[in-house]
Amino acid sequence: MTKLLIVLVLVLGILAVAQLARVYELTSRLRGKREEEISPADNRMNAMLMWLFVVLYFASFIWLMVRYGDKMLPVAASQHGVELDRLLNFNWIIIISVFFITNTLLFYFAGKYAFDKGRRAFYYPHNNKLELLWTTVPAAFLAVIIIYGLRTWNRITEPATGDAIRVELYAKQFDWTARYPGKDGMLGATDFRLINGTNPLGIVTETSVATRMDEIEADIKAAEGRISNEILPDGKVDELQEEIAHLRRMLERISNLRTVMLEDIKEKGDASPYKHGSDDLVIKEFHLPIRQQADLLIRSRDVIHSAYIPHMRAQMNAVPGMTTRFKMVPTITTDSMRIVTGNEAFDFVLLCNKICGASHYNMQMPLVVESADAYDAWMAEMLKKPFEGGDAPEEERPAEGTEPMPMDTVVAEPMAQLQDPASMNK
Ligand SMILES: [Cu+2]
Repeated sequence: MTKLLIVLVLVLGILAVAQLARVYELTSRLRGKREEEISPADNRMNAMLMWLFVVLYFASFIWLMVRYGDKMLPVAASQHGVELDRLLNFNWIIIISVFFITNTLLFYFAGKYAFDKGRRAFYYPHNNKLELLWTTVPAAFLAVIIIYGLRTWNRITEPATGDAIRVELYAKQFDWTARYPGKDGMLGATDFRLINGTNPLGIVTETSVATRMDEIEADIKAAEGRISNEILPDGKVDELQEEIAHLRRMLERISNLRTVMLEDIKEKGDASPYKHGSDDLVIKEFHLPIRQQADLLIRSRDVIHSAYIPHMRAQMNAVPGMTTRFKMVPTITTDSMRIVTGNEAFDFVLLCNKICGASHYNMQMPLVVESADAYDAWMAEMLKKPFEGGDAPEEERPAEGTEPMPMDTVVAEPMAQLQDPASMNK
């Protein structure tokens, strides 16, 4: 109803303005004045308004920057973040300078050359020197911006050093799981077919392959049992048969995987990635030591997600079927950042930055950056429950099957330990 009234008011308003214009036109005609004749006083008034406008325009621009400047992210907490901020600020300085210069000229001349009956326009058709100048100067600026940007980008994305801490960040609808190498310092191989309740990341080890094969065989037996023992409608029988065929194909692929694994182990011995999975840590916590390079290996189970750590100025897509990477060196601990931001509850946070489904907004995991000693102590604690041989991973037991749950059946579990994002930067 309110919307209808607004539309009605707008339509009537437009009609009123049209009528007023018509009245003005008629009265001008009565007074024997031509419609396009505008008095010198009106022209001067418009010129003044042009100048007034640009002053207010700049004043509000500056006010916005001062008023809301503190809503920007706090100081970068990573080595490359400082570089990235410098690059961004360099761009801002150029863009804002150009903005002030061009707008000043535009409105100054619009006012200065307001219509004057006695003045003739100056005919100035062409000037090669000017053309050259306003082509080469912006081109030079752009070249500097692009070269500076590319150099920064290349430095940020160059491969991690050998002693970097490798952490896998595994994305799925709608949470993150971290995987750290165990005592052997290497991450094990993975395969999505092995994903189940106790192996949320599909780590390949001899045990996990055997377990998964038993599980699938049991599923096939159960489905076959239902077909032979239960009275089912035709449609259901077809459905079960299709499922059995699917499970058999899966079993065959896992069997092939086992062959590949055994051969690789035979060939490479302890260097085989299939030998390193059982002591991996699969956890819902994400810690990093300060001033050490971390090589983040990012994977996704279902759709494209994006690993985003805003305070570190780090972001990389998580793409199903491949591993993407991002390396960084944290330079400020969580505790120091709490002092810097004046927010005692501050936590670095790993967010998903791709709209990936209904609970995307809640796909986040806190990141703790701490001293090397604190990190080692935490790691020692974590190492007590590796993937195999320790407690089961802290993953919720999924429903049957290994398919990711369809979006509409997933219920968001708010992460109580995270404060609301709006207060994060305080
Ligand atoms: Cu996501």
